[in-house]
Amino acid sequence: MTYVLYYSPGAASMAVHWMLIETGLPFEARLVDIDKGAQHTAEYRRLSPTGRVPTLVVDGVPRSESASLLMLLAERHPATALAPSPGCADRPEWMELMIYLANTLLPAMRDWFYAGIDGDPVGADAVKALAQKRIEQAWDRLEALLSDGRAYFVGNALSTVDFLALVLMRWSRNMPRPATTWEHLSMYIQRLRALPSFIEVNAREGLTDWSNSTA
Ligand SMILES: N[C@@H](CCC(=O)N[C@@H](CS)C(=O)NCC(=O)O)C(=O)O
Repeated sequence: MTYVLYYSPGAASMAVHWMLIETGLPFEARLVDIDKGAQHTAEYRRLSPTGRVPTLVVDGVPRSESASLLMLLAERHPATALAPSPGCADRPEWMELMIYLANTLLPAMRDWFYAGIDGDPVGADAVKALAQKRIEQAWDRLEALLSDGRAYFVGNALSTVDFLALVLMRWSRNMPRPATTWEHLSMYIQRLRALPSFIEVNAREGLTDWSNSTA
């Protein structure tokens, strides 16, 4: 069992990096400097034809898509208990939230950050306005879930949903309405940012903003 994670600091890869640290699984992390275009090199494109991070090379086979990688790791390492097992009462909510984050929130985030790169810069403002609306609707939905007092999104225990959700919340830090401006999301953020594995992934990725001591 070998894992090699190709990551960029603070990117979608951070959720997988965090999970690997939390689990204590052995892995190697390799930096892909997306600001310098390292994701477009022929060498990296052989691993990731879309030129994106993360890529997780699992026993020699490159795999992509952050949400899928989190679910794959949970499935390969059931003793870590980072996803409800098939048949468990919490499984449907876990699946629903993983798909919601990957299918609704993450693409809206992509549109917000890449509107003028993935699409015509002339229409970027309209794309960003729609993305902002969708992102804020997602915070409303997640806020409603947390308002029942739960500490984590699923089953009152840390799961793959939390790894992805917190990284996506982090991305909102410079948006017009950051996730921290929602009451229950803010409390959740404070709680999860205090986890040693989250502090560790920030340190390993060289990230110093968006910690409980800085913001
Ligand atoms: N759906 C993909 C999205 C991956 C993605 O968009 N990654 C961004 C960083 S967060 C990236 O690689 N950007 C570089 C580029 O598109 O050139 C996932 O969840 O893994």
